[in-house]
Amino acid sequence: MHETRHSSPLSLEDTQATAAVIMSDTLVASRFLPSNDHIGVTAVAFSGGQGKAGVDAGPDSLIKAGLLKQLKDDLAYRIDYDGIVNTYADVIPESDPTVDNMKRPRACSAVNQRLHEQTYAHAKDGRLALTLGGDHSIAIGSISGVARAIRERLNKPLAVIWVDAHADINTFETSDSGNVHGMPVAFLTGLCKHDIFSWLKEEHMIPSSKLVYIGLRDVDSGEKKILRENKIKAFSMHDIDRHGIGRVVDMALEYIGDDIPIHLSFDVDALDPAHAPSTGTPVRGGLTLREGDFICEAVHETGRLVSMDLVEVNPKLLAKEGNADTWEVAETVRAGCSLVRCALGESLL
Ligand SMILES: [Mn+2]
Repeated sequence: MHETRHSSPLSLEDTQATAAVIMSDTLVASRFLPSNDHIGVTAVAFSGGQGKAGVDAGPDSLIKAGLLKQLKDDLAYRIDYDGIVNTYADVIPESDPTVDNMKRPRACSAVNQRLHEQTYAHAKDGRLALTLGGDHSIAIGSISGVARAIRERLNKPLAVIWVDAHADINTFETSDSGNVHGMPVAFLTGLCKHDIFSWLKEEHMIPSSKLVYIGLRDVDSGEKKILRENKIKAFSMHDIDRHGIGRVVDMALEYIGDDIPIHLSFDVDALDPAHAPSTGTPVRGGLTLREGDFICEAVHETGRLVSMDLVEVNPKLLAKEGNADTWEVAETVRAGCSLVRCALGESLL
């Protein structure tokens, strides 16, 4: 596989004049970033955290659908993007046998270690770090890099809102599949440690008391035990049915507390398969598109968002042979773009 380089990484001169006007009008002032209009994008074409090919094409499909152009033209962001869809081919080993039930552990570790440095660099310089995946294993690198920068800059922990059908908090001991995309939260909270991930330090981690889930509906029994024993806050689809999405998001934000930066890790499989069918592990009974967008809008409104992942868009699933243009793929990509725009300040009025 080769690195993909998009032509003309976004020149900004043409919108700079309007940017100043639009910025002060529509984007919420950032509490923890030096400016509210500067994004650092990392595109991560990695699928090794699970077994289905094609999720590595996620970032390319989002960018080709115009996501970064929309952020620049419609929301007036300055975008720092090197134009590279990273495959990290240079750090992926040829041989990567299963270790302690973890599949492709060395690739997962090496890719995340590199990504950690990339999001760290964005966050250290005050940019909102936007990471486009890729499978959800990449949250190990994306979140730990931002958490490290936030600790250094502000001496605060990073809170994480994890929007997902799954809890992704298996350890390599509890996982049935051995897929690392089901384990990132366990690594990020330090509930799971392994020599292969020895680069992941204590100061890169997330306190489990600053983690909140929204949208859960397919949680393994081992994971339920972990959530209970560690008193981790989780709002399942049942809670959303009972209270409504507005109240659930309010409760999630109240739980985190007011004075803490937020990372939003959005797995597109949190949405119902009616809205996001082209994803590796779809589960029925999920969020509507509006509920997903609402979570993102509400997090933006806090002014506390410092970073975001959008993961598990797989444009090769449910695609026709040689043609990605099925409604399933188009809807999934469109939903992914919408979620990111909403988290970055797009509003209905
Ligand atoms: Mn996930």
